[in-house]
Amino acid sequence: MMDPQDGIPLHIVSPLKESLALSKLAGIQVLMKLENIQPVGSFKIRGIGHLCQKLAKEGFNKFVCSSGGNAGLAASYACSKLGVPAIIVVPESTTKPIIHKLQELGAEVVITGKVWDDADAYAHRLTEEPGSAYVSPFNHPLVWEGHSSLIFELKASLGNQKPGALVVAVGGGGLLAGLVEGLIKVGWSDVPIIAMETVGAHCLNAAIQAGKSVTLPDITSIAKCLGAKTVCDRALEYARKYKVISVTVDDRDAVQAVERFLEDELMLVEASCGAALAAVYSGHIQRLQKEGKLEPLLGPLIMIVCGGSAISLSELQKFKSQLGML
Ligand code: PLV
Repeated sequence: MMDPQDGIPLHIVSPLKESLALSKLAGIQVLMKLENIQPVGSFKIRGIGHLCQKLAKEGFNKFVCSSGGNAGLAASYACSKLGVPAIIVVPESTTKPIIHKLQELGAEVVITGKVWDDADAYAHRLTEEPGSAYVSPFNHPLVWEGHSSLIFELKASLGNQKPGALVVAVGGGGLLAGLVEGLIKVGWSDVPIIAMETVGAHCLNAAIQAGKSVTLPDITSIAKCLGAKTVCDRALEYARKYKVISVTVDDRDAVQAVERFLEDELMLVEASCGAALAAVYSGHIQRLQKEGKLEPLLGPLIMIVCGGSAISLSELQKFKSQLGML
């Protein structure tokens, strides 16, 4: 049997698949990087899996991860493969099905605080014991390194064809930072990234507007997995230095994108992912091009379908009713 501690990745090489529906809407070829089919349903396993493997190798024997949901699922999955106990600290907004999934993966779940930032503060306190390791959902160089594997896969699939642009959802900015690092490593650092957030979880957008790191007063968006009040410094630094275009959408756009994606591609993703999909469904790609903020794309638009497990058909109905969309 393969030993995950030897460094065999815990994530899979995800498919890159054309979406005819999204291509038609965007007016250019859209390729979906299907991270929603990763183990435990999101891209998070790339970075979190990588970090957990390294920490286990260093001899840590208890892992504490704060999470809005998906990072916790990735950490629980990684810990179950590595044979180490996991404590996942989640905010009170976390749904029962997610808590159940975490427990099914063998994790001890602690529910505390209104938003992820509160849960995170508690997770830090739990790691004061010797042998315990703190697993950040987005703010660690090994998490970024793990996420950058997505770009190597793109390079292997596309060869010499450069992507026209990438579309990505931003929470704490770990995925964004990892993608930028991957782009730099493969010589694609001039590829623009469209960084999508929902209003009420828009910590990157607020920081870019303010020209400095900003802490949002509260998380009011339903996309709780984008709900970090402050974006990590590395993501902000890269957003300033590289071609990152920040776009916000409201919750209704994100939910509508989830529903339309389900109809078009028969895949159900969470609202955090809907924020990215709304770049096409709400016409932002064409708008950015018209406004001259995005150059005409010479290669395909890569939609990172980040996935997410905090969704079900009944949850989708609940969001629609909360947002007056029924
Ligand atoms: N979710 C983190 C942070 O939450 C978590 O703990 O699960 N898309 C999905 C489906 C996600 O779950 C997340 C992050 C993101 C996008 C954004 O990734 P990030 O945080 O690396 O920018 C508070």
